[in-house]
Amino acid sequence: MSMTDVLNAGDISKAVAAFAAADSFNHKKFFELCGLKSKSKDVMKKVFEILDQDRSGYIEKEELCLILKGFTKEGRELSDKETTELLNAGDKDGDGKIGVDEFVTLVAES
Ligand SMILES: [Ca+2]
Ligand SMILES: [Ca+2]
Repeated sequence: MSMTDVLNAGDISKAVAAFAAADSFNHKKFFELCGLKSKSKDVMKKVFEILDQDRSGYIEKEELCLILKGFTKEGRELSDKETTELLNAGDKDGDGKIGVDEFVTLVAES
């Protein structure tokens, strides 16, 4: 399973390119631009599984930093500031990582 199986490669490129500048990442706009926001919950869960690289069942901070790279190799790493902001936006139960339900909520509410 790869990201382009569930999302349009052109949309992914466009979304990643929109946040190429340092500290420009906006997850709400990103999920919209890459097309994920309008997908079903099942697709969001598949994307979560891709981003959960070590299959721990959570997207930890280290994986969150690499979220754009998870969408495409051309993606950049998020800065510490961006990673922390994204974690704070998604981590509803405060355990310091993002579970699948938290991810779906983060995408859907954005
Ligand atoms: Ca993980
Ligand atoms: Ca959490």
